[in-house]
Amino acid sequence: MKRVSRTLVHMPEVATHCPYCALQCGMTLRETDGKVEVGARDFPTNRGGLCQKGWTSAELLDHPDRLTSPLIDGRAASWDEAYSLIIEKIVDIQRTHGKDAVAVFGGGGLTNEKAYALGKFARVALGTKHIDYNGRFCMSSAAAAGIRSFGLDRGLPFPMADLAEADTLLLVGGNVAETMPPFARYLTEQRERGGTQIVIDPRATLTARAATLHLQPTPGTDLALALGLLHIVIAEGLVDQSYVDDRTTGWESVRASVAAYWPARVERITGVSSADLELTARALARGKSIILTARGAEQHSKGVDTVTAFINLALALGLPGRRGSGYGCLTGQGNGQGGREHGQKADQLPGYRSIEDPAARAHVAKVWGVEPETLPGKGISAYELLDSLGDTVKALLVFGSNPVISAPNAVHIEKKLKELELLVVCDFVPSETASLAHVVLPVAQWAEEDGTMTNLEGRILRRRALREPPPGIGTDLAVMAELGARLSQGKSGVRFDSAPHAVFEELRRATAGGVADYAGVTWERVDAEDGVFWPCPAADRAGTPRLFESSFATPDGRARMIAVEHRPVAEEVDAEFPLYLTTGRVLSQYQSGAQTRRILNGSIFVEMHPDLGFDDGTLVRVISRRGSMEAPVRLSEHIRRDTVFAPFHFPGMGRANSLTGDALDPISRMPEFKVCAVRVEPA
Ligand SMILES: Nc1nc2c(c(=O)[nH]1)N[C@H]1C(S)=C(S)[C@@H](COP(=O)(O)OP(=O)(O)OC[C@H]3O[C@@H](n4cnc5c(=O)[nH]c(N)nc54)[C@H](O)[C@@H]3O)O[C@H]1N2
Ligand SMILES: Nc1nc2c(c(=O)[nH]1)N[C@H]1C(S)=C(S)[C@@H](COP(=O)(O)OP(=O)(O)OC[C@H]3O[C@@H](n4cnc5c(=O)[nH]c(N)nc54)[C@H](O)[C@@H]3O)O[C@H]1N2
Ligand code: SF4
Ligand SMILES: [Mo]
Repeated sequence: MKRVSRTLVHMPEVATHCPYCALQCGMTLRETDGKVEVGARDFPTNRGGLCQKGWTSAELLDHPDRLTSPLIDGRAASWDEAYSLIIEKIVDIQRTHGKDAVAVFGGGGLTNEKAYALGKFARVALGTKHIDYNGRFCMSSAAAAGIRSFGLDRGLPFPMADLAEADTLLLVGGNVAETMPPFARYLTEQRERGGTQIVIDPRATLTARAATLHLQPTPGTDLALALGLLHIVIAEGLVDQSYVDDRTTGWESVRASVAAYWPARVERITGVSSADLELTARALARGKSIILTARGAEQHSKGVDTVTAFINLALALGLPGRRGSGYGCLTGQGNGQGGREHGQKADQLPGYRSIEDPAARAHVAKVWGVEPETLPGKGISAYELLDSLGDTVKALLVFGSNPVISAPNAVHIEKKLKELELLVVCDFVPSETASLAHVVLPVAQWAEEDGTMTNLEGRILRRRALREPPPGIGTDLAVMAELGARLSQGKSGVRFDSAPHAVFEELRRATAGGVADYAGVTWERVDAEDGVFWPCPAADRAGTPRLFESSFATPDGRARMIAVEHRPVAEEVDAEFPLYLTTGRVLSQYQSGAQTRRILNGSIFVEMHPDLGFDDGTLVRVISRRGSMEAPVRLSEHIRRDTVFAPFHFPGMGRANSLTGDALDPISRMPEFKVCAVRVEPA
């Protein structure tokens, strides 16, 4: 059933993966009478399951909203006209304001090939330091913490099957029942084996209600909670001292740093009872345990330190590197993992290399056919980049993101996007961001392209084309290749391929010797082996499903324990804005909703506790210092009385990001999506 299709040929049926989240569920696509049908395929991550987003994903292929030709200021134009205009503007802007006046914004949904090509396009064709992507809004805190503690960031450092082997699973700020439904198969198996599940979430979500124990903290207090758990582990003599001595550094300072987080104090900060904290600490120390964090713990102005505190806890218990044990974070977007390895982040080069490391620059420059000195330095993070539009940055090219809906402080960011001299958006539907663009370029969807994706386990998978894109529609790679060729005229030795397989072969060379080493991965191997786990440095070497078994990726091979302190949220509640707003997802919608709002039903709501005094269904206005939104009330006993929740998938008056703020984590530059202060009024 699996086929390698290097050139786009018409296939009656292909084995591929869902276009949406990082679970990358296996699916088959079949075309009958011009209509594409989705089938569930048994793959290790989904075990034959799909969620409703996966089942309905093909409906966007022939959707009437699909973009069918380039648009210039909203009117149909030829590709040549669109390319000429883009080049003319870029050349003019760069001549007047310098190379860095043009910026690129990428996405974690792009294939590895596209993410790689985009990083190269920015640094070589545009010569700009300004490239960042929506993964900054997603994985950046866990990634930064993983690199700081383990020397390496791979979401799950073990295969998903290990989850079912854990005696205790602690899930911090994740609602997998809605965000990755087939994941629940592993949770069910773990429970059936007698395992304990503990969920930390200010809401009693479907996931939390299925757990053995639910801790319901005030939003933004997970850091204190983690420090409190370690305090109890130490006080009760549950530390795995020989593991700490043999495999870590920094223990003494971490131990001292949690001394002040005794249970009664942590109960005061978090609202979680001392008894539940003790139950949790003891459960984690009992046998094999896995601690997982997701966006609820990470999308905070202290996301990196929060993850670090949970990693310290895992290390003190001797978990990482042992089968059925460890720490992992749940990557979100389809290629959230690969998308952060190949150079679309402001400070990175392919292979998860640092753009500030002279050896990395020399290696990658050689593959790209340029001199290392010509590569720009590191740029600024996604929010800071969007915030600089119209000031230092005059042109922006967007591939695979819809920041009008998904960026924090969105009223302000929408205004900044409108200040651009040139906004180019590649998309397949007229997203809210595309609607603001001077030039829109229509591109192929997942079922119309080949490539690779790297899932939440670090497993490299094949995306396979079922059919050609409709007439008049290009591909992201072809856009980058054409613009790259036009911009690089006269630079000998520089190539921009539009064929995904050729790009992947170049990516292998560029990543060779890096942290995320794909040198030994071929499309043929990926087909034959149900995916290959990186690092995989040579074609005759196996991939690496389990990391850290004998050493960590630090210079001395030991994990670093780093002392961190709890701190308050960026915007505390007060008399004027007395409630916490937290934001997240619902099952039927994906991200900014640009794709799923066109296919699935779903409408905006604000979830709140009945004690707040509003009737179910009444229209309310939720107001923060930055903006407001309107939505009907959804009453729920499952949410804290001091907290309201809104999904972020909706536009216009339903846009939750009109409320969120611009506070960033000092290390990862992750925005504080998960908490800000609001008040609620009848609309
Ligand atoms: N249906 C659907 N599935 C998706 C996506 C989607 O848009 N829709 N997107 C994908 C992507 S990119 C991602 S990143 C993942 C995200 O997957 P998740 O992290 O599971 O999703 P969220 O809903 O953002 O947040 C999870 C939970 O965090 C809780 N939370 C809020 N504030 C706090 C806090 O301060 N502390 C704690 N402990 N919890 C808190 C929320 O109540 C929520 O239930 O989902 C992926 N899957
Ligand atoms: N308040 C709040 N805001 C959040 C979050 C939150 O929890 N709360 N979560 C954040 C997180 S974790 C994330 S990941 C972001 C996501 O936010 P966005 O980046 O806006 O996510 P998407 O809706 O996936 O945007 C993808 C856009 O690109 C298009 N697209 C999809 N695939 C491709 C492709 O291959 N090529 C091209 N050219 N276009 C493509 C889609 O049609 C869509 O318009 O939102 C963040 N914003
Ligand atoms: S869980 Fe994720 S990958 Fe699986 S079908 Fe749903 S959206 Fe697609
Ligand atoms: Mo995400």
